[in-house]
Amino acid sequence: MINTDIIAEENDKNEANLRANYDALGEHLDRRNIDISHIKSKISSYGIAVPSWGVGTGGTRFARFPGTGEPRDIFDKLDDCGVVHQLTQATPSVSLHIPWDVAPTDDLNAKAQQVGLSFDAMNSNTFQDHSGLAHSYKFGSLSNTDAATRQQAIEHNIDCIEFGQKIGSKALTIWVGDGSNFPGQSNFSKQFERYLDSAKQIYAALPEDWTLLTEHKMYEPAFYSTVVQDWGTNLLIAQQMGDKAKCLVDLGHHAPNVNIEMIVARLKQFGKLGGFHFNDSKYGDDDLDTGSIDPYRLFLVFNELVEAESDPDFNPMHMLDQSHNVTDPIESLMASAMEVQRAYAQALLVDRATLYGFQDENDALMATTTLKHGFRTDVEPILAMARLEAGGAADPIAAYRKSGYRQKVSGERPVVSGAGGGIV
Ligand SMILES: [Mn+2]
Repeated sequence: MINTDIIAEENDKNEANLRANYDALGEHLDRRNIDISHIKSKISSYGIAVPSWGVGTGGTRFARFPGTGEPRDIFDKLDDCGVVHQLTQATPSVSLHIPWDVAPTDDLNAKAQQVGLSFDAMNSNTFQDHSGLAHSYKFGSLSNTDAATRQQAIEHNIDCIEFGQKIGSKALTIWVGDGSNFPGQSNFSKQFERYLDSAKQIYAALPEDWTLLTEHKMYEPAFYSTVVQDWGTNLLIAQQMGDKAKCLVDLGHHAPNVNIEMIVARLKQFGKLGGFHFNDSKYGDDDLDTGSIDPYRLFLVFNELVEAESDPDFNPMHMLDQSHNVTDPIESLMASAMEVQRAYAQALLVDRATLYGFQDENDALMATTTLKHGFRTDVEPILAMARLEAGGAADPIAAYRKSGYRQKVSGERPVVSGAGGGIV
């Protein structure tokens, strides 16, 4: 973890300017009839889960360039995730990937407590072959034509649930790489029927207070067809399973230009929006840092989420899911968590009563201007003040660089090249 004296020293440098900026923004928002402390308290209580695999360097289909001081195991990963939360106060939980993160659950619980974290959704992995498996997933897992292979994948998912119960998790996320690379290779209907049969067996093993999240992806690793290729198929799955099954929306898993915020609204309207994987993309599933390409789209997604907050039963899960190839993963995760909070704060500033009025009057220009007024407001002082008051760093990236954490762990962790990638 980072020495708290370093955080305090860095905060001392920033605090006077931050308070002046915060007070000025407070006056500005007051003139818009917005209470800045209300927005700040919403931000303070908003947590985003970090994926365990996110603290390692990802890679592409072509190569992976390991960074220095990469985590060697789940305990190193939890140290790094603890640093992300310590400085941002925005990422209180970690999402594990099984079997990458298998370890004695007592040790995991003790480590999580030590670094101030809890465990979010469990992620099963049937998109690659692990050592010791009797059957290969080369031609699919839950939808494989071979019954024994399907059974192996089902049992793995049930194992993930049982593992998760021992560490306080309440959700299982299933993403499969199943699909085909050639027209005619797979019978679409039979393949999907096999998937549904398998998923139903996993759902039957789900505890009452758990959520089953299924995640769609339009392509990769299968390049012609994917079994769960879009939100329509994903919704069919959730509807077939039952009330505990919901859809997970990964921002990168859509065709370019798809109206993701509208998918969010549709799933919410019918009680099937279960959670998010935040990232950004330019051309495909690029797994770029959240908010790095299209922050306005992220804002529009949050506009729908704020709209949905009036429903007390609406409580989707939030996780970052991105691949870091050219940055220090800890810095990218901190910056991305802050981008998520930024989009949320901006969406909270939208004057909804005024917006509804313009919508009813069909005043398109004023409606979109009202929306954009929230997006155009620089909410950084709110985010920084929330971090400062919670014991985090006003400027997490600067405090992290000042701390020398990466150099320190580089001395303790030898360079490895085989760690799990981030292409999920
Ligand atoms: Mn994802």
